Amino acid sequence: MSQSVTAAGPVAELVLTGDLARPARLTVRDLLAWPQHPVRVSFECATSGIRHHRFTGPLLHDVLNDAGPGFDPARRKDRLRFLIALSGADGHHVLLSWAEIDPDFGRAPVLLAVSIDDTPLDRVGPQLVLPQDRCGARHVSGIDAIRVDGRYAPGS
Ligand SMILES: Nc1nc2c(c(=O)[nH]1)N[C@H]1C(S)=C(S)[C@@H](COP(=O)(O)O)O[C@H]1N2
Ligand SMILES: [Mo]
Repeated sequence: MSQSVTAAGPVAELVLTGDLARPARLTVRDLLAWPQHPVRVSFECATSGIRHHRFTGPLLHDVLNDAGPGFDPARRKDRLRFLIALSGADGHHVLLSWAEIDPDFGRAPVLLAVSIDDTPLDRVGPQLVLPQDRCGARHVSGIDAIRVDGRYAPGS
């Protein structure tokens, strides 16, 4: 895991890269700069059954949009070829499409959580929260990398 050390001890860092005007390294503390949204979620895990959690954090869309994704913001169709790849420090890896979280398309209120059940995630790293998911598998914890990619095309 990528880490920086502060007076409070080791702190996880998330690397934000890809087709972005402003790639960044973000700590959980940095993620507090965006509007925070509280949610309660319930999901089913194939191995441990129904789980309930409370999360808070910024919208993934707000954070990624501020990093300047390489599409023409005036052309809605231009956003449809962008993918978002996220990985946890343990290698758990999930793909979303940009359209899934875009307010003009799928409008999924996906969060980059900075706390779970009132416990801050500064040391572990942020967690992906998808309130609409029935299954828990996409709730990636300890996110250490996000890549925004607009170059994928079928057949290339
Ligand atoms: N980094 C990481 N996050 C992960 C997983 C994982 O293997 N690695 N498993 C997922 C699965 S399958 C589920 S059901 C939920 C379980 O979360 P909980 O046990 O904290 O309720 O975490 C998800 N997040
Ligand atoms: Mo699971």
